[in-house]
Amino acid sequence: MAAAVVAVMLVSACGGPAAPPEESKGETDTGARSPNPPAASLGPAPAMRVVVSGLDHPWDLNWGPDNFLWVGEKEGKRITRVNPADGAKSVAVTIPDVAPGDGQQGLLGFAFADRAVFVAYSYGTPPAQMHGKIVKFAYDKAAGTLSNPTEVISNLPASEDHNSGRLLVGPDGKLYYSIGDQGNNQFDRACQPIRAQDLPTEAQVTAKDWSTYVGKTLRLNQDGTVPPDNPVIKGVRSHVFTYGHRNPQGLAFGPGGKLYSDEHGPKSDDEINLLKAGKNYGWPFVAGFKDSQSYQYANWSAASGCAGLDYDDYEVPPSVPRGPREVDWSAPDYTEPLKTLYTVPTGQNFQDKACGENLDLCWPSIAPSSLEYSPADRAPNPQLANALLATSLKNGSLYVLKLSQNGDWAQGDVVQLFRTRNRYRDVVVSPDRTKVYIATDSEGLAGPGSGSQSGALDNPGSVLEFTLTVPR
Ligand SMILES: [Ca+2]
Ligand SMILES: [Ca+2]
Ligand SMILES: [Ca+2]
Repeated sequence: MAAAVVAVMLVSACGGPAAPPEESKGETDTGARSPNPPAASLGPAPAMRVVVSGLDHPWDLNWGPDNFLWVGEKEGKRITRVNPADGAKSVAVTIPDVAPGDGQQGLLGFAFADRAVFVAYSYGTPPAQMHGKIVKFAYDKAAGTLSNPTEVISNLPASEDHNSGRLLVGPDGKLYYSIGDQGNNQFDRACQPIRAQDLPTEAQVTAKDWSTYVGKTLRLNQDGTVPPDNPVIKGVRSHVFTYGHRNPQGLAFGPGGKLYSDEHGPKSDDEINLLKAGKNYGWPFVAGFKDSQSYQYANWSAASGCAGLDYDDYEVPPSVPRGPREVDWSAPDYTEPLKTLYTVPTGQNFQDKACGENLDLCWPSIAPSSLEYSPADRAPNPQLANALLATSLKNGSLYVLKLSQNGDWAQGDVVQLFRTRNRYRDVVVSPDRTKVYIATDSEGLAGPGSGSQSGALDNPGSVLEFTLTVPR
């Protein structure tokens, strides 16, 4: 692709009610009409280059051991190698049994291991006959291809909404995989309960019944078995590593092997979490911090006559039971997020008519779609040293959150980078730290925070390259 150099805005998102929200149905959330003043930029805007376009719903972007970019195409059902220098493409593998459809199912996360690549995808017929699996492929580096699929685990929960699906191989050699709450208790699935707090029984683990693995992050051996050092939660050891999640689409390892995630909040309160074995991250009783601001659990699925109710995202009828206020709910292993995007006071207007038809585009959330870690070593800029990078669907931006040296805390507020009129899906930093690559959605709505409310996207289904200078 030609090297189109485009001016890029650098905007710093200051604290306070800021940008837009997250993900409601699907992931069309976004943008905020950001009251974020353009402050603390990283200096001159870096050049942007379109590396490749015409990808079919890119979802996971990784740097391969062959120094090519590898892109998983969610609806294209294939993993494609892209030469970062000239955008030349070759298909590493096509997986025909990936489930069809334009929901959140499809070919999801993939991760490199020693001479192998693990791939997560949905299979079967959506919505009712669809499940998730993880498959191991042999990697032929010389040929640039994947072959000989071996099933690691199957029959995992899968949904067209809040499906998550990030997959990593940890520094400990274990697989880490995120599964969302399936979009239950809202919209078309309003009468299906959220089971993010449910945990498997011993009998379910023995029977390989993974139905409670929704709203969880999992930790698996590479052969799909339960690692003997997984946490025992409420008396049972299973693949469950953490629970109480809504839609964790980002996973990243940081300093000292610490694991972080980001996840979509209900209208506000997207979260960045430090994941610790056996901990409970609160959903659906808590969104963001346990502060009873702007959110209280409404359990539509428990309403008598639920099927006869018209689901409403804003008005909850009296027949729908309300959960405890956040501050009145407690659980021994509950863990607060490191950071929210964004927490707003009760009384926030989530129905700003100036936003047009799609009010969610103006909610105070960013719709975080992935997470990457940028180490301190050879960081291209001090802002990117020991920091988490989160892509935003709604705002077409990369959000940078500095970590404390030990990685236990977030430092200061986020900085918002590389804003374009696109939906950002995944990010990777080149091994030499001079380039940031971002995969964009093929379609979908973007918010006013990306310069678009119409859904018009400048670079659909592309990989964008941003050049940064490494200080000498
Ligand atoms: Ca990735
Ligand atoms: Ca939480
Ligand atoms: Ca809260």
